[in-house]
Amino acid sequence: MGYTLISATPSPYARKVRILLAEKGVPFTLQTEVPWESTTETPKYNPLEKLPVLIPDDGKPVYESHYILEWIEAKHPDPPMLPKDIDDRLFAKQVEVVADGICDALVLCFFEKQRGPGKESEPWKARQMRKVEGGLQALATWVDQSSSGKFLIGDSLTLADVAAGSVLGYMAVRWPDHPWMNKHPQLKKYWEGLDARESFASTRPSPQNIKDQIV
Ligand SMILES: N[C@@H](CCC(=O)N[C@@H](CS)C(=O)NCC(=O)O)C(=O)O
Repeated sequence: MGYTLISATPSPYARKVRILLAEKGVPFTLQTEVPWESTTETPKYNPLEKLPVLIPDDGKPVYESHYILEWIEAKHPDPPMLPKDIDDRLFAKQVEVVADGICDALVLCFFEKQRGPGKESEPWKARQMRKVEGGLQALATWVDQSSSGKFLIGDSLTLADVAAGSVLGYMAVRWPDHPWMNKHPQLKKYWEGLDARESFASTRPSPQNIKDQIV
């Protein structure tokens, strides 16, 4: 038995969970789906109809990526991925809020683009991209302020790095023309360091073909 994780290959949210489980050495069965298609099992487990969903042995599904990470951290505390110091701990959660917020804006923008030429709202896309730029700037500032430049807090991987690394990996694949690497060279270096870890390298995102009409 064990855990099953409903995931999608491009999903930065699901990737956070995959990375954390790998870092903690927790085995799981990966169930890859396209959440935007009618065949997805996601609504069976999550009333919000989104993946990732973690299904433990007792069958009670755990959903919403930040909550899943906390759930895993509570159930599998070793190695710890949240700092002991309360302010560092809160900072790790703050980073995750920003990383997930960038993902949310990118996803909205991605689907706006799917409407096709002439049907897209340019102000809407610009609004979302402002959030992306602001979020990337915040991540870059935090990397600059970190003591090692390799991890955002202290000298080991925390949930802050898992979240930041996931969104940067998503940018690299879904938005390859975005100039963030030139604009923020330290952030690029930080991301390359994370990307070389086994848990990140083995979960790099890849696009999925979406057959159903979404927008
Ligand atoms: N806030 C959610 C976002 C998850 C999310 O947006 N997942 C996408 C796939 S990347 C999804 O399942 N979307 C389907 C939908 O919104 O109907 C989380 O952090 O888990």
